[in-house]
Amino acid sequence: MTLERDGFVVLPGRLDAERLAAAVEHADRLLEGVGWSDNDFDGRKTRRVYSLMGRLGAFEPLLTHPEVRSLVAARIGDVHQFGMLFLSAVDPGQGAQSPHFDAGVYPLPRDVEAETNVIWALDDFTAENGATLVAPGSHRWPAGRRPRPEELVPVVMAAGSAVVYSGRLWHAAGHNRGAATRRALICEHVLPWLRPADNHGLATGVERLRALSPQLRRLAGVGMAGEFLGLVAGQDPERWLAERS
Ligand SMILES: O=C(O)CCC(=O)C(=O)O
Repeated sequence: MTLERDGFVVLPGRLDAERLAAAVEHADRLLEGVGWSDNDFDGRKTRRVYSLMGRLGAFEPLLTHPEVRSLVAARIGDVHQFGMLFLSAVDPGQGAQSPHFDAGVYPLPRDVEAETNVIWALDDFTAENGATLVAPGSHRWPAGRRPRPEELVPVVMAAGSAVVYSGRLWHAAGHNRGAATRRALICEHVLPWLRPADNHGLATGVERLRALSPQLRRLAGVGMAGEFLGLVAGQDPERWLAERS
């Protein structure tokens, strides 16, 4: 399996034209009035929208895509939750991001697969416009080994494709040398007993969580992740919500 061997797998053309157009339109609405990030890591010529759970709109089919869901579940188990979930618009002139691996936020041994993540291309990803750079096989590198520049290769894929990758894979957003923005929906999935990088409960609020499908609510971290894991006021959160509807 490529994901196991290389640490990533590209799923070409998984969105039909209608779903892709709706996702792009939703992305543009979310990006209205959003300025460039204020730090080098996020990118000073990159616009980002975080905490999306309460405004998923046309992104929903991307997050619940069955093939993606089963690839993620095969890596980190059926019970998992979203970590960081964000829209990224890399504008022309944005230099390459510093290489990193997403699970680096957790103080865990390198051989623990704590995250499996997905980048949906909302525009064609090309070597010129800053396609994500990955170091194939780097999910198996020992702690402290960093990629040399020549080890990073662009994930070239058409809009509507996705790359699923290990949270241990070294990668970075590439340098956008093109004339147009490169947009992507980036979705991390983490083990149920880890604190997700985004606080979905607080950002989304009870009423908007209630309005989500049960599947998305589980992915937002609402739901039991084990016998005593995920309680609210000593109760299963789904029951707690039902009793307050
Ligand atoms: O935009 C990309 O291609 C990757 C961005 C990324 O890895 C990050 O910001 O953590």
